[in-house]
Amino acid sequence: MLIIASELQRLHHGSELDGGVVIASWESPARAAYVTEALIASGRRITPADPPDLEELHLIHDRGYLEFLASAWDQWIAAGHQGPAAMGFAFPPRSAYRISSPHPEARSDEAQVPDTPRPDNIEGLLGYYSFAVDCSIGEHTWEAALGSVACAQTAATRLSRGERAAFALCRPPGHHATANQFGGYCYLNNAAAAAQRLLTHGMHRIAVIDVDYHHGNGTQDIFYHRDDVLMASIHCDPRQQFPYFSGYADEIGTGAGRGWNLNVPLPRGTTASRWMEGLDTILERVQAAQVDAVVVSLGLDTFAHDPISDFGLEREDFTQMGAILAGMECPTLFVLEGGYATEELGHNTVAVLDGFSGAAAS
Ligand code: Q9C
Ligand code: ZN
Repeated sequence: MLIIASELQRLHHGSELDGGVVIASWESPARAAYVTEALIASGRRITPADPPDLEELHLIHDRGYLEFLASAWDQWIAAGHQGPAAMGFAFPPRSAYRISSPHPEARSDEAQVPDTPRPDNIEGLLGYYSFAVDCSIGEHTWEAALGSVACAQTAATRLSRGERAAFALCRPPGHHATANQFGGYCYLNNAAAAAQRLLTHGMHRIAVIDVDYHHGNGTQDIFYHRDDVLMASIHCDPRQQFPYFSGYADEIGTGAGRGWNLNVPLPRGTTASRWMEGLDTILERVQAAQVDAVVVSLGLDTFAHDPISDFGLEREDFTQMGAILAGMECPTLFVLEGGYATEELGHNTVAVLDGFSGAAAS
């Protein structure tokens, strides 16, 4: 299987608020090192990514958002900060949304809810362009995010030229990044960029199958109104877990995209057999959609020993997952997302790819 990676990704290490304390993020550069090491030990070769195509990113991300990400660190320094990590802290108040209120008459109609005001300084903009304080911008975050998305774009190009399967070693991850907000360790949506590249190169319909423990809210957001990308995600129930505000079963898409978004939320503590049933539900929908290619948002934080998650998948379940995905007999692009049992991450990745390649060959 073709493997694409970039050295640039190692430059980023974010900070996150964890239990009231700012710590070095669980999403660390060592993740890429462990995955690289295990891939090489398994006999695979790594192909470097081509440079990213920034123009193409405008099809999935807001222009102002991309300009913000590219300039945020310089703005942070220019504002006199020395701190290692630029983070948002103030977010649009919920009066902007339709929720239950003790004073419903004081709330404007949906049509009248105004655009969120855009602050004119970096402290405010960090909150405008993010949705969580588990994610920060450092000196090299933009470079690393570009290196990461370049892997997804390069792998997609190769898939569109006839490759049966590819793995994009993407970090920082991407599936929480919306059209205009970073969060959940994600800045640029790598899986969405891969799907978009496949469409740009002539494919008509793509499925994103998101198997990360957390809901891929960013990918859902980007494609929610579109019918050329089916977004299907299996994840921990957002009522119980990050990202909390999307990933519910009744989110099915809107407009032309109605019916092209599928969420399969599962309770905390879900074990492999129940999880595999959920995957079946997703595969049935994907088969019916007759897609030209599948992008797998491959989060490995469903692992039983993940330090921040609580599903119960073991190594052999990852092998089975790979084999099941190969059974769709469709060009498949794996994009790395989460997975925080860092020393095990490489072995778990190889387990999926071995399962896939073993089944695809037979
Ligand atoms: N410090 C991905 O798996 N983190 N992102 C909050 C509290 C939320 C996970 C933890 C988890 C984000 C790509
Ligand atoms: Zn995750």
